[in-house]
Amino acid sequence: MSRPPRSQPASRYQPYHGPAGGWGALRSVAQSWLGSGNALKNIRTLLKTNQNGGFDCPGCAWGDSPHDDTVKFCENGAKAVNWEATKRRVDAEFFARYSVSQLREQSDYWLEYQGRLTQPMRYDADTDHYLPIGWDAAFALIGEQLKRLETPHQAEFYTSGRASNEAAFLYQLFGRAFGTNNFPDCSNMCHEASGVALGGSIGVGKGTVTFDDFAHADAIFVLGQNPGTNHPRMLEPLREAVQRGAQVVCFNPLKERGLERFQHPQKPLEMLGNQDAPTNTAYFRPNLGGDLAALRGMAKFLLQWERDAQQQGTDAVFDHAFIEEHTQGLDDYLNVIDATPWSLIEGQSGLSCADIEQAARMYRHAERAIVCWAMGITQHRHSVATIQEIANLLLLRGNLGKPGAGACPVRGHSNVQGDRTMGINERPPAALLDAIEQRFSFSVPRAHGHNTVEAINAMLAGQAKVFIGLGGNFAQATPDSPRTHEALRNCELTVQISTKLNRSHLTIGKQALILPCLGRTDIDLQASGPQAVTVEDSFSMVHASWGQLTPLSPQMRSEPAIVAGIAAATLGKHPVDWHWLVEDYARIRELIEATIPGFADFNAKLKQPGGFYLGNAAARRTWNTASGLAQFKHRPLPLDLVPAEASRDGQTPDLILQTLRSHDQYNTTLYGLNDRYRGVKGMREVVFVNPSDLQRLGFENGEVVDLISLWDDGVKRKVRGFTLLAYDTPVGQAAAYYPETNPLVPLGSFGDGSHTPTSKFVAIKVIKIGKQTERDLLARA
Ligand SMILES: Nc1nc2c(c(=O)[nH]1)N[C@H]1C(S)=C(S)[C@@H](COP(=O)(O)OP(=O)(O)OC[C@H]3O[C@@H](n4cnc5c(=O)[nH]c(N)nc54)[C@H](O)[C@@H]3O)O[C@H]1N2
Ligand SMILES: Nc1nc2c(c(=O)[nH]1)N[C@H]1C(S)=C(S)[C@@H](COP(=O)(O)OP(=O)(O)OC[C@H]3O[C@@H](n4cnc5c(=O)[nH]c(N)nc54)[C@H](O)[C@@H]3O)O[C@H]1N2
Ligand SMILES: [Mo]
Repeated sequence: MSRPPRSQPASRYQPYHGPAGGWGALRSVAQSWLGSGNALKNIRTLLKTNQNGGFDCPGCAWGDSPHDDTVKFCENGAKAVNWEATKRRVDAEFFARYSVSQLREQSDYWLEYQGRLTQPMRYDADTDHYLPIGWDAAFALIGEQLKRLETPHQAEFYTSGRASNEAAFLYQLFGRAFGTNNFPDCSNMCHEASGVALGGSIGVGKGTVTFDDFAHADAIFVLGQNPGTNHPRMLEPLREAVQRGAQVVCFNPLKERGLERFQHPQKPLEMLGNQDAPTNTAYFRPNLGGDLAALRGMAKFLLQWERDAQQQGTDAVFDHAFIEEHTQGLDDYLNVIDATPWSLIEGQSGLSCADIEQAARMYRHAERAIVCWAMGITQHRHSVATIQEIANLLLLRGNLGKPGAGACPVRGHSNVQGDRTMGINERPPAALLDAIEQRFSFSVPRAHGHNTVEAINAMLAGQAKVFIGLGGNFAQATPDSPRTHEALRNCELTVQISTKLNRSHLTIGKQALILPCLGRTDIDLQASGPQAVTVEDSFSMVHASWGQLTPLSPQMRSEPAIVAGIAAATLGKHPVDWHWLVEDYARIRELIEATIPGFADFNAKLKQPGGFYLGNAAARRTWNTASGLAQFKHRPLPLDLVPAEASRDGQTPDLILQTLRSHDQYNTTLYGLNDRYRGVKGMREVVFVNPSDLQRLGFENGEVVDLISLWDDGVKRKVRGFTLLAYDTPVGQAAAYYPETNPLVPLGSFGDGSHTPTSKFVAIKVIKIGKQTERDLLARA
């Protein structure tokens, strides 16, 4: 990782011609490794990434081949490891040097770059500095504040997806014993729609495929995902699929380099010969939010071909035996397909009928097909319907519960799926609550708690007063930043359990605590010796993770130990002896075994190399839906993708904006200011726009502008000083980085049924700086 800029960096935009991976990736790994200040130690650490007896990569949730034990880290995994395993520290001396107001003036990049948080700190309003506090005093303060609340529902227990299973289990047990289901989590902003949609369609909210399925698929669809940056280890199976003659079909408005060509940085011959290989066989570029229409168009072709086949007596297109035995609702679905006009499909998807026909043909000719997706699908108003349309297509051809086929929502944070399995869920399944009640003999709260958007609203309204964050960066990751900041400032107490300094530590309630914790790479020593934690990847594989490095300071504590400290200070030994549990994490795992399905013999099974498979009912063709069958869901297309709130009073957006990740960031953590594959260097406040849009709107390439978003709730939303970049993106569809554009995402704009902020569909206006029109527009926005 490069040094934080002292002056304005040389920013520039220049198309990148290399493949994904390759020499560019190697150079970048070397830079992040040398820049960690811990180079010697970290090389050993890197080689322990994702190995048996090593630690789980704190990067993404992609799984590993269970059959190979070669090097298993990628460029961005290496960045994540080096970023965590730095020797720079943010300690009492650091906080004495800078007041909180001074720190607020710094960029997000600068804040995290300062190093690891090494001792507990308490905000002192009189001096506007963080001052050291002892662990016991910190726990006592939290316990006191929690006990003072009028109801337990005035507390919000946020979780980010790096928390281990052990930490997450304790955290939810504590929250529920305290009396609330207020567990907003990063998943609410991420794959929530996948869980909701798949739960309704096939009875499980997780993906049905495993790593091995990729080697058996005849077609792999990759929708709304940029694996070259966010899941680089996925590129290898994609490339292999292309090499063995399978189809890899991408849907993405942007031409993402990782989905075009890949050179494996860990294969010397390939590197020396500078060879690369394609990672797709077809690439379609829909409009933002246009996938539902495109998928419906594919279904329309399948139906037409099915009818043709019936007439001509040729091979069926649908898997009738599967449909008959396993599904319900086909007729209603076929009616909806028939009722959807091509004009709407083409208009909304932005794809031609011929393109959609080609995609449908590739799907039809695959005996076994996998559909993968990520944020380009889940962060929209109609995400649940879109994912259910994916499920419909899979059901039509029996592509569930057979090798080489299935649904693959590619998860984000390395243990976000595990956290949900452990019960981090504001709408917990009754079976989980029953199991907790039975094991611990206390009555659990049954009412649904707050998700992320509801938590922000509750804090804004003064109805929630204590915020505890188990990891993450709530202030920056959430939508509508000024309002989220106000929400946090409204609290009596904000507590952040974190590895690194971020804006959430500076956006605080009347009282505030920073509790520094160990990360994945750190050795976690408890009374019974060094501890492993466990995590679950996107393929439902659970495995152990052993930290490798001596923590920077003896004052840092593990996440389970911190949760236990808070719980004991609040509830004493009710319903368990928290401190005793933390002496040996096997004790926590025994409780997990007793309450969560799939964890029988948990401690013993962990010894299996590569971990163990949790199982997935839908992959066994067991449908845990109300009817006991997989459901075809039938929903007409929306009439207009632009919501009424963004188009009232004759307002029309100039552009639809998606907010996405650069190659040099992990969510709100910025490793650097470059976005190599998209050719951007040294800047983040940019908007990628089609050249014809620039012309239509009367702007120059490179012009600096302000952006406002349209939402009819009386709130003005604006970001300043963004550089327009002419870029190969579909007409009308722009892109800019998250979190810089989060102030534009309206709190009230979220997915139907998922409550996920619509981060990939923001209606915006582009404002000439200093022009009269700005005031007019803002007045109406
Ligand atoms: N290095 C690194 N790894 C990460 C992360 C990181 O920040 N950095 N974050 C982690 C997390 S938490 C997550 S959730 C994942 C995120 O992984 P991704 O989902 O790949 O992340 P985004 O950058 O949001 O990319 C969204 C992609 O969807 C496309 N897209 C946007 N809107 C649409 C649409 O309407 N239709 C279609 N078809 N495509 C669309 C965009 O052009 C872009 O290519 O990655 C995880 N891994
Ligand atoms: N506009 C827009 N907004 C988005 C998205 C988008 O695409 N566009 N994506 C959404 C998605 S998919 C997600 S998942 C969320 C992410 O939301 P979060 O998970 O809340 O955010 P992160 O940026 O991953 O959190 C980074 C911080 O986590 C802390 N941390 C890192 N490792 C550890 C650890 O091991 N333990 C603990 N306790 N703390 C740790 C560090 O202090 C670091 O500063 O953002 C969402 N927000
Ligand atoms: Mo995510």
